[in-house]
Amino acid sequence: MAKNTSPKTLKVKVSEKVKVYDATSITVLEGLDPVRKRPGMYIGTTGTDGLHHLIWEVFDNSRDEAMGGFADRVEVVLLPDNRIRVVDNGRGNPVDMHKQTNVSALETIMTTLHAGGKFGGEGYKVSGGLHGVGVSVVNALSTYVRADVYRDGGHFVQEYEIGKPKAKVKKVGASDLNGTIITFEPDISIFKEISFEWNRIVAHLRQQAYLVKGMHLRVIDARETKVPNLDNTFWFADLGVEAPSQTFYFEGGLRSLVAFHNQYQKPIHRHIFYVEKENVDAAVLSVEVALQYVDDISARITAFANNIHNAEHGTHVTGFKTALTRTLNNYARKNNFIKEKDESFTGEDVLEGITVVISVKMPEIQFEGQTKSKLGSVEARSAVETVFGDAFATFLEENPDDAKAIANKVIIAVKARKAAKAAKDSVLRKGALEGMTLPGKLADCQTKSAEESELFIVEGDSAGGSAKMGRDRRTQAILPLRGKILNVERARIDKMLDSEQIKNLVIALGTAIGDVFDLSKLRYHKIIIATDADVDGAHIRTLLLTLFYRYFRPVIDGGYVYIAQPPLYKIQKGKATTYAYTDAEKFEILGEEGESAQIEGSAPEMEVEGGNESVEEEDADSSVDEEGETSKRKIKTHIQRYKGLGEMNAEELWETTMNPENRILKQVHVEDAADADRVFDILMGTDVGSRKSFIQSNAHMANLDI
Ligand code: 0RA
Repeated sequence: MAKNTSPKTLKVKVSEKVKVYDATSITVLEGLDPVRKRPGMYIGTTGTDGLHHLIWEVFDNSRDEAMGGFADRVEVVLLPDNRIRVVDNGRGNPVDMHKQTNVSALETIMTTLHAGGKFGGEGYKVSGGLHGVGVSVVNALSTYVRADVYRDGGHFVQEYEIGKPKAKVKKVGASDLNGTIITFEPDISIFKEISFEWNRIVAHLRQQAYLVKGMHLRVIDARETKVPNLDNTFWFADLGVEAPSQTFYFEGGLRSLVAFHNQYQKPIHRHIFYVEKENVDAAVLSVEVALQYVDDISARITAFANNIHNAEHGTHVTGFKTALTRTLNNYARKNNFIKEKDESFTGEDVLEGITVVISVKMPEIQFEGQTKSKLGSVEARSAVETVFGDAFATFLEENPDDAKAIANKVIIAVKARKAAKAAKDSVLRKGALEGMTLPGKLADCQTKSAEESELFIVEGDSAGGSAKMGRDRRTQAILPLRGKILNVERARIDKMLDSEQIKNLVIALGTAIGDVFDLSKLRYHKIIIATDADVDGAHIRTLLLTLFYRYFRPVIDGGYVYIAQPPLYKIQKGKATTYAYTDAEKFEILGEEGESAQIEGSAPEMEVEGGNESVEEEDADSSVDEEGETSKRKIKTHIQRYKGLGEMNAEELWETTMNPENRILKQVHVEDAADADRVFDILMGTDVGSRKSFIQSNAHMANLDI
């Protein structure tokens, strides 16, 4: 058991204080029918977000067990046939008879919606938002669930179909292990598509691992693995079967998360500040803050409430900003960094270059905002303000080198603010953006309804031309981008606005930028980045994502940014034309001949520089003619590999990439954008060492011109 003492204290104190959370507090127990009738009410959507929500829901229970200090190891396994398995070595979900329902506690937890209060007495959990709806919701939306409980010397099992138990909980053997395993298979009739995204799962679970110090968390992708029967195996790892996996273990908790965010940055001081305080007041169970400044101008603020990521921030962030500004002003005045009486650091000055993670836990929690990810609970504000303010003042006193470096950095920010203000005033206030006419490059759509409108940001004039001709001009607008857009990494807003391309984009978006940014003025609710499937395309996409991440974050948080997925191949088999969006799809369409076609051409990575690589095949096909005799006939297969959007004519571009009926769009999540931001730091930043190693380890996309 890893050393993890503090959460234990938290737990005891909480159950003393918050009396309502005992077994008698279950106010309403409902059947699961409403979940299947209106799944969106419980998991948000039946799209890919809702699908992944099922994993988070099951994982949250195991994570809470680790956070309480009862488990130190959790495993999430993606299995073949859309099954997910979550394992923890905690106390094991209780299986004894429940007084109220006369069925086992396990069955009650798995088959009833728990409205009001938290189920299960001592099993304290902080709750919040869509999270914490309960594992019964996962059960209701799964064709199959199996719960394995190891406790009290036994191994207990219960299986379910669409939320209904197949039999009573059964003891299947003796065991001295402790823990819980939940395996589930989402119901294909509920979800539009069942396609788990490895990168998204890894990003979410990594973030969660930072929140529970000392938890060993492993994610395993066994979807393509031949998996032996797991019924009597606890850890997947014990099977001795090979599968791709990632393991997360962070002794430093939030400190490690700050270090991770700063891995490609240059910290300007040595020590990462850290504070953790429990039982702050009746409404706030704990406050945790870690921060470090780097040599950069943007602020990376990451906030959590009850382990839920708050992309739209909220009261805890407000409290933090207030305390940060006040504490740094006090320090700077006392130590003569600020000499003028009426001079002081602004909230913006002290945020430049900061990387900070804030986490609060509260028994009751309220969210607001467009995506319900903004913390609204007022008590968090003063709790963070006090806890962080006091601890940070002490940190500055005790670490004079760090304190001086931070103060000097803020002074540079003040100078830059003053210099930029003049420029900004002349650009922004004079209305260079507001009310300015839409750029000539933009082919706007006819509708004025932002909800219906889509903006395609297209790489290159030639693809732009095809897109303009092929589009649905009522709802689709096209903005072609020529070449590389400005490197926004180290540029200030005033510099950025010198770039014609960025100015065009900002005007087209309608939101303006900086302190006059206004999300409600967004002119398109789908902003679709359409770049080529090559290295330059990836580079431009990275630049655009970084721009959105740094300057238009609410546009990403609101789910308005998408990446178009143009096809990689056009396959003509006789008269029939199909498009393949992945290599796997190409092989599927071509069958065995695809493999040989692949061999005839050069390796796909090698084709990037050249012209069109086409492979033609004479394919023998049997058919029966009218006389009933079998004859051989030749069918020609033609494969075209698309190097860029510019190679498609208007009709093809519409059919494959723009037509809402056929196209594939990938919604950009803040994790994707944050990844782009990190990659961007490597490609463009000052740290030559990591740039070199990045390029070396990504040598397969080696013609980056940076
Ligand atoms: C309620 C009470 C207890 C443990 C749990 C729930 C529990 C649930 C899950 C779900 C996944 N993993 C879990 N681990 C524990 C504590 C009962 C006791 O005192 O032993």
